[in-house]
Amino acid sequence: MLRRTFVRAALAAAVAAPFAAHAQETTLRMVSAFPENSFYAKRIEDWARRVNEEGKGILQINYIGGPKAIPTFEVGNAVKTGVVDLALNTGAFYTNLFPEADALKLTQVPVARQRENGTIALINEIWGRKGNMHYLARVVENQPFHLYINKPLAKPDLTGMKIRISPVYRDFFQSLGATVVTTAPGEVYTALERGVVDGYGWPIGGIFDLNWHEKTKFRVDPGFYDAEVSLVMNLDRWKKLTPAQREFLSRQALALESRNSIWAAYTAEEIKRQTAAGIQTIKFDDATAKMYAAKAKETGWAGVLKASPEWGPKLKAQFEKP
Ligand code: 173
Repeated sequence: MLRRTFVRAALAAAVAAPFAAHAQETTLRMVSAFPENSFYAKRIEDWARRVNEEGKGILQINYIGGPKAIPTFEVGNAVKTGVVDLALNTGAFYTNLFPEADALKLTQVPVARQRENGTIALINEIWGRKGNMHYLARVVENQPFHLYINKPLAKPDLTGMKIRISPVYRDFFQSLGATVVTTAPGEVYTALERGVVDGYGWPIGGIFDLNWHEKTKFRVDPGFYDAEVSLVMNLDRWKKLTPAQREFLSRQALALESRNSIWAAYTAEEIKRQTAAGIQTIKFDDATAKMYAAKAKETGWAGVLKASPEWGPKLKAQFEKP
């Protein structure tokens, strides 16, 4: 009797042994809401490669691709429902899930500080409840948005102009009189080429990635808000990871976030590159520039507060903390 139990246990161990190492390794499917050849997407592709080198036996990332795999505005839902596990995305692309998603453009302190002062905890609470997402890391910051335009502009008045937007810019550009048209980044070039739009909103960096510089005459200064691009994960999948896998993935995501100091240098390079490409700067006088920046902030917050009476005030109080 005893012997039989022993034999059975030994057999079970022998069968299980070759699988033991594998049982601890899991593979996450990842997509990017930004185009495949954008600087943002290339950065996470490089990141995934490093994760895979260091994560043998723990965790691997299968980078599926960009909007060719899942269209930009559908990536949020794909993460929420678990069609993919992990995505590089910005809240403006998944306001269809919950309107608070677009509020992160309004943060004012570095993400490192947001981790200490409770902001990331609040974001995780909202993202978890409303989007079934775990907010892993903000991987772009220090990238203000700008208006790029092909007609000269004496003052901040966009009456009669058609501007490509994402939800980021809607309230602000409409308050300046613009007619707006929402497109994914992948459709901006064609819209410019066909003259469907007179301009577009985009951060200070990245307009060369898809050759928009060929169709851009002016950049309007100053910039406004701060572009948010983050790694988000399906919450159920996150909870199912082992503690070791969660610790490993968090550490890797935070390592990428901690390299956000690159963005300031990127801004300087991109400004130089725009100038060299013949893109002229439209600068308002000091008082008008101040009014322009204030209007961006005002309309941005008004939009968030109106869309989310529940979380808007909490986000605002939190974002105003030093
Ligand atoms: O499409 C956009 O202009 C947009 O919303 C965005 C957000 C973050 C980074 C770059 C673009």
